[in-house]
Amino acid sequence: MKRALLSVSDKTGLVEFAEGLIARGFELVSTGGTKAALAQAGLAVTGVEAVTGFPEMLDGRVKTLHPKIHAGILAKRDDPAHMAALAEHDIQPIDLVCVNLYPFAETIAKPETTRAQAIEQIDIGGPSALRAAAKNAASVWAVADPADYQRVLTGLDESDAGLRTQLAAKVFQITAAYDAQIAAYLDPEPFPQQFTPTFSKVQSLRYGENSHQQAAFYGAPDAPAESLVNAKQLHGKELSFNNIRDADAALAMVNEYQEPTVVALKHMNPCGIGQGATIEEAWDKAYEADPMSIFGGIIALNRPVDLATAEKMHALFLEIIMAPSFDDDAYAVLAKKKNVRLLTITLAGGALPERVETVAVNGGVLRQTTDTKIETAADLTVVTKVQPTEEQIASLLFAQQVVKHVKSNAIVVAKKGQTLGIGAGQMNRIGSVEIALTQAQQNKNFAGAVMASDAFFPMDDCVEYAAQHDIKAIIQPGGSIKDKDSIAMADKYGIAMVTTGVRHFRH
Ligand code: 93A
Repeated sequence: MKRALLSVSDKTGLVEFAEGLIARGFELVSTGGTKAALAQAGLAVTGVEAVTGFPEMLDGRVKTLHPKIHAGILAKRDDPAHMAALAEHDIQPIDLVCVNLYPFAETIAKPETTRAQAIEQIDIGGPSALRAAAKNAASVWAVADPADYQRVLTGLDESDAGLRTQLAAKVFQITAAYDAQIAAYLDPEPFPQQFTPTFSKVQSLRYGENSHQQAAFYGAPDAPAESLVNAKQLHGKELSFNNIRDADAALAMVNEYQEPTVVALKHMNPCGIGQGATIEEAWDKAYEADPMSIFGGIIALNRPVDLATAEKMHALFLEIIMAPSFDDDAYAVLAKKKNVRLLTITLAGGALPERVETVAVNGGVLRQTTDTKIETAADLTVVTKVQPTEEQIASLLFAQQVVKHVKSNAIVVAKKGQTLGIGAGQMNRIGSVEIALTQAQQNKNFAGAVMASDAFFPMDDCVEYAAQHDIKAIIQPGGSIKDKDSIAMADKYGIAMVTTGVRHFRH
């Protein structure tokens, strides 16, 4: 008779799987809680203590950790000496190990969990049994995930050795991720000596940034099984690699605003941000900010989408529309287009909490804390003879909040809750100034526009160009050795300039 060891914290699908094993000639051996669940379902099951000759001890810290179990799993079936050793010690082989681990991550996610409770949830026997089975996958089934129960039963019928190897690899992934979670709990330092990413595949993607590149999306262990944290897709084509990055960037931006705001984004850069008394007005402003670039864009709104706004969006080709919700009639209009991706988003309000982000380079990764700083009026120092007006300060802070989301060198020209021109990703700052102002001057709202720069002006040419194109107020970090030239240039043209002292590069 074949023997299966079942010891699971997550009892999902357990009874059906056990019945399947019994039907295939297995005897079941189980630890306390698992045995109780099986017995309650009326299944015949042997307690692990009957096999080991030991009681479960130390409050369950030692249950399956015993040679009668581990030798039964690890013995090489084609090695006569191994099999003789089993016989000599009266050990019966174990052919299948079904274990899922103490829920460590779920336990520490609860704020009320004490350290002692967390430590108790470090599973020792479970990973050991799984790893033993995985090592001996030539003969033994290592089943670590209830999602695999059905294919294991099928695999048993077909003696599928390939599946056993796959499941073994999965075991080592699972136990590695589990250990990484424990390590991160014990040493929560954001930049530890080593770190093990513990992401699991959420979906294979059709392709990467381009169609000749392969790609998949991996989610963090504590993230929902959706392709984006805080977003849920309701409609449309599957999100692509670029969609996921763009939607993530748009979500990070729209999250920062309290008043009705629409963010239009293309290729990771905002192309229009509008605010208004209503979401429709905010849309109008975001659209008019740059009616050309928005084509094929990603739209994030921080209010429910109403019918009027939906109809305006529906008139354009848009890749993604994301909002806290869609009114029924608005949804019906937008969903007429088969491909447009409609997502609901959960907005926390304010900058997303600081986290450590990872950027890959050849041969390693760089890690840094995210840029969560949002400047307020208190961060501003007026450096020119001319003081900015209240209205200019509001516009400057608005432009400043946008500019840190734009690829460097970044310049944003804006006025009262509307971007008018955005210069992104130029290798010299004056290039971004020219792009932003050329765009902005086409806008009927241009008079009174202000300008923000993500980093200091290396020379006075940016200020001169801005002055010659009717900019009356500028916000920038300051800190260049040539600051005084830029300030003198601002004074020459009667421009108000404020500095923040904080650079916001984004590469
Ligand atoms: O405390 S343990 O590390 N010691 C063990 O010997 C052991 N064997 C299995 N935890 C151990 N397990 C775990 O118990 C399994 O990984 C599983 O998560 C859990 C199942 O316990 P029960 O059957 O009592 O619900």
